[in-house]
Amino acid sequence: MVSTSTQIAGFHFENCLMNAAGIYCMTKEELMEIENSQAGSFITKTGTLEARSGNPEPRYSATSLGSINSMGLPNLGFHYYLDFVRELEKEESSKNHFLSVVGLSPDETHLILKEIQASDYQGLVELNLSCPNVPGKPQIAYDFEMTENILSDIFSYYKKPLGIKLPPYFDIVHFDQAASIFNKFPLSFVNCINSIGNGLVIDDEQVVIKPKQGFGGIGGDYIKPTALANVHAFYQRLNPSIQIIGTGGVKSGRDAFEHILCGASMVQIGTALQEEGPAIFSRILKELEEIMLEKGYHSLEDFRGKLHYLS
Ligand code: RRO
Repeated sequence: MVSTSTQIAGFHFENCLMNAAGIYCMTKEELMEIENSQAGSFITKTGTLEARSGNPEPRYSATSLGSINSMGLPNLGFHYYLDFVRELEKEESSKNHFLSVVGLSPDETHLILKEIQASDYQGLVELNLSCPNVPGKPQIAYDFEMTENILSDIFSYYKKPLGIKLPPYFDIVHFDQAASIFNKFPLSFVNCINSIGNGLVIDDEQVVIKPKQGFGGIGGDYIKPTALANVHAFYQRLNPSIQIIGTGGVKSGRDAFEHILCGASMVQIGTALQEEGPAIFSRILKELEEIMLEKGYHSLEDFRGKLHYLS
């Protein structure tokens, strides 16, 4: 028997696969498609204080190696997602879920998190510190001073399980600096990685998405090595109480296996889910189980973080 079950901050999941925030999670209908698939959980679209329509279309485009997007944080407002998840989790048999949120300013982020703190929602929250696509708003997690200040303010009042969605880092010194900040706080998890920000895809002589003169976040095959490096760098540096969620370039059981080998406790699927639809979860789950069976691994703990180095 092979088990791909896992837990994050004590919340149990039947298996370790789920959607990445932004994919199949804008409406209740899309979220129910993930809920009714083989996914172990879902995460909502990042919710802001007020609903947003986002950037002009076309704002997502797939290529043979992945995707580019500049959605611009379209969402129905965090209350919509909070109410939906609270409703769903009233059922004894419900899966556990993740609520993704961020404000357009630190003040807005605090308003959102204070409301969640005061609500009866007891589940997991992911704070998105890495949206690359809101014109005029830099990615918070690339500003270490601001990140530390925000986390410090948040944890003065927020006592429920909270994790953060990170952008990719590309320098060993940045892994060190970021990890030393995150280790100061009672974070439940970090999620590595969001899309690689501000890439450019060109078709003939023209960009493929409308916002920001074609610049957008890159996902899919392009980003797997960067994602794996970030998962493993934080696995090596963070307190063991801070778990890792691996996101980036997962379209097969082998990709999920590699994320877990690098230290991931849960694995999210973005571009490939967008392209293949929710049936992808049963396929990838089966492929992951076959790899584990072949290698004689019974559970994720048998190989999580146990990446081999060349001596
Ligand atoms: O909505 C978006 O443009 C978006 C967000 Br919030 C994010 O975190 N990552 C991304 O690639 N797109």
